Amino acid sequence: MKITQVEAIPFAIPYRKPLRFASGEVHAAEHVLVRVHTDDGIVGVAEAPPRPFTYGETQAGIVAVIDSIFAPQLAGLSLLDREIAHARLGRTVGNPTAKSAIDMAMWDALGRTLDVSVTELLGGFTDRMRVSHMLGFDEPAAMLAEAEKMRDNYGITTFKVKVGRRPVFLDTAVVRALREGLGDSVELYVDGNRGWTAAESARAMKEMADLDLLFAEELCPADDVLGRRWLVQQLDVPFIADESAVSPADVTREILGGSATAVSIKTARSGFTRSQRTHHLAEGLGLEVVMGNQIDGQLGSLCSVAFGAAYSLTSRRAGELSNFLDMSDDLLAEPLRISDGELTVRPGAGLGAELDPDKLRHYRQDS
Ligand code: MUC
Ligand code: MG
Repeated sequence: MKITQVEAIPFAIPYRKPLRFASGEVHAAEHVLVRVHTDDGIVGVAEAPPRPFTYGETQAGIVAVIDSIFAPQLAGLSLLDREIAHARLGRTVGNPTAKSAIDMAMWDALGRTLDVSVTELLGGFTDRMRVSHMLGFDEPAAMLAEAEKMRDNYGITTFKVKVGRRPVFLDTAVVRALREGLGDSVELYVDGNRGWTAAESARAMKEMADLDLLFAEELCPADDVLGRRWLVQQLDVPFIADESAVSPADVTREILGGSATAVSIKTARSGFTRSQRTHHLAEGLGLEVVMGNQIDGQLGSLCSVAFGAAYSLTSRRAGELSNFLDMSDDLLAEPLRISDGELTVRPGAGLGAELDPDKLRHYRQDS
């Protein structure tokens, strides 16, 4: 169970349709595949998605920090030395998706070694989650057509709508068109990626008061401390902390400070080990949890569902697990399939992910 090598392989797969939101846009999955090898010949895998507009990481930076700092720190550790690994990675500030991909690849390798699935190792609550689809910026008619396609083709009935444009009417018109077009049976919530001020957010939420929203997420910056508290106090739906609550300590600060009332867990930025800590904290505080999407590929989405399915709290709400559908291709030998609005974990050891070697050869950028 000793780690012999940690590989960081950059790859790029174009999106069929770019995803646009208040803090940025994504045209290609320029991610880093992480492989953790052990002396038993086991290989664990995960992917790191650089999101410079949220965490400051770049693809080249992720490869560099893994090759030059993290890989040497982990060589020789057992897969069971998770707290030691966590402490060593923690000596370097930032780099959340690089650290998380290593953490998840270690859990995958551990599951493969023990012949147990990661979901069972973590908690084993269920084997599936309902899926929520994230709708990027577009005209109301195009966003409604996209939601209808997701409902008709995959049975998805929960939608997170990207908001945060100016004037706020651009977005409130979209949410109204979705509610009117899709009816009362779908779940709708909004995510502003800090695009609005607190006052704009309050106005938008008033305009949408009759649209039966489930949640509001990160509508304005958490750094506008008093404005955000003022906003959260007047809302009658849970306010999700996403990019403002990357670590358990961030969650504590945002929740106890009155700047959020729910939390998004993204395995891409907190791996399985820190996501577990956030889950336990959220359970203790009695918070709503949504499994979020870091605009993950299939491997990242498999990690999210593997974690989300492990616990009652994380599998209660629909998880954001479907944005890989916008990619032109992926690395898994057997693609993920969403049906009846659900995604299931892969049976078998670890994450159950097998990569297609031809696709990896085609999309990797280092050879
Ligand atoms: C989301 O939930 O915000 C967009 C930016 C980011 O950091 O994640 C995505 C989705
Ligand atoms: Mg968000």
